[in-house]
Amino acid sequence: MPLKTIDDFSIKQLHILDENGKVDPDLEPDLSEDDLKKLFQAMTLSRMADARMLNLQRQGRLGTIPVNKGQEAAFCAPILALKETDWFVGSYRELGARLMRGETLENSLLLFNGWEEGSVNENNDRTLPISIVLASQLPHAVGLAYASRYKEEKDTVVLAMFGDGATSEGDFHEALNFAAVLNAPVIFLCQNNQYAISTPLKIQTKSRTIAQKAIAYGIPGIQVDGNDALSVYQAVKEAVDRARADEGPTLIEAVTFRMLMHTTADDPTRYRSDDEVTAWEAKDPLVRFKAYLMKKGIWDEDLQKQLEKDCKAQIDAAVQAFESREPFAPDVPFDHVFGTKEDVIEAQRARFLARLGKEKEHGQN
Ligand SMILES: Cc1ncc(C[n+]2csc(CCOP(=O)(O)OP(=O)(O)O)c2C)c(N)n1
Repeated sequence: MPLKTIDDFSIKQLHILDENGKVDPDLEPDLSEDDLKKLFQAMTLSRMADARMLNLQRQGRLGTIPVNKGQEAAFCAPILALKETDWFVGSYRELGARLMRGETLENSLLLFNGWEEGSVNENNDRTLPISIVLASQLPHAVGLAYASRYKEEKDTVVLAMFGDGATSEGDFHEALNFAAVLNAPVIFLCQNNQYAISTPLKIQTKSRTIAQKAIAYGIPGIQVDGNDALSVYQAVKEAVDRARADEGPTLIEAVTFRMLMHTTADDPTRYRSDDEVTAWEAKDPLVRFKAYLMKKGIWDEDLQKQLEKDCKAQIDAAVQAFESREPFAPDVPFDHVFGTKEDVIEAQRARFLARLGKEKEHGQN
């Protein structure tokens, strides 16, 4: 018996804006001038806030942070396709997305200095806090999506974000499978920034793309230029529309690059070359988006100067508010281990305070 082909699969790749900001007119999304400016402003604020946070960390004024430079299109553009009533379930490398969802920069700063209060988004309770445990947020995203239909919220969708390294976790595969079989309205957006700390993509997976992993679960998958805000927006918008229409989940792979270190505790020169980084500099998402706006005649250098001034003022105010807080008592982290008081944690708190007392007695503190 001859071998039969029972199905054919292919994966599409979307590019709308080239590296010089030239748009493919056939694919240009239908976005208003206001939305385009809003997106560029969000990407710029994210870039400038990230740079300031890195400086603060280097000066000993902020804890360890995951820097985001280079990934702004991949994480900001999807938010434009969401409504406030949709859910956002992220990981930790999407500062601009969180700011677009209403998180204050002061809270982001607080969180990275150990204040648990910083993880609360007072302006949008459908934005989940940062998830450090890779891919653990993805089954939650599916649960929220399934629950929204169960509760007959017909319009709600869930956007989940994660990195390329997270796709090696069981939670990623379980989430995709559950989402597919439950037809849950969830969009999985992988920010493929080429590295999981020092692990390059080629030893993370044998798959040619991350998008093709969708095929195994029977859902649509697409790869997009993750440094092109228009491509990212368009792919997410189409996936959101399908999800709202009860046509189920989508996996989107946004191909991008982490321009700096994994976190401030990492030295990327140990595992990647300067040439690799330089090649990605030419693909900078902000440079090409600004060129696109200028070509459209809706942006100029005066607006750029004003934007940078406004972002700086906003960042200065957030840093000032953050630094004017009195430090919290050293045992406060014990309050946040569980929502309730637990004997085992209280015993640890007592031991910690006793030890701190002894250190003080001996002038070590
Ligand atoms: C379950 C789990 N295993 C290991 C880690 C340690 N860890 C933190 S970040 C990271 C790399 C993640 O890479 P990726 O998913 O590509 O996201 P990126 O940091 O590049 O944004 C690892 C292994 C973790 N946080 N969670």
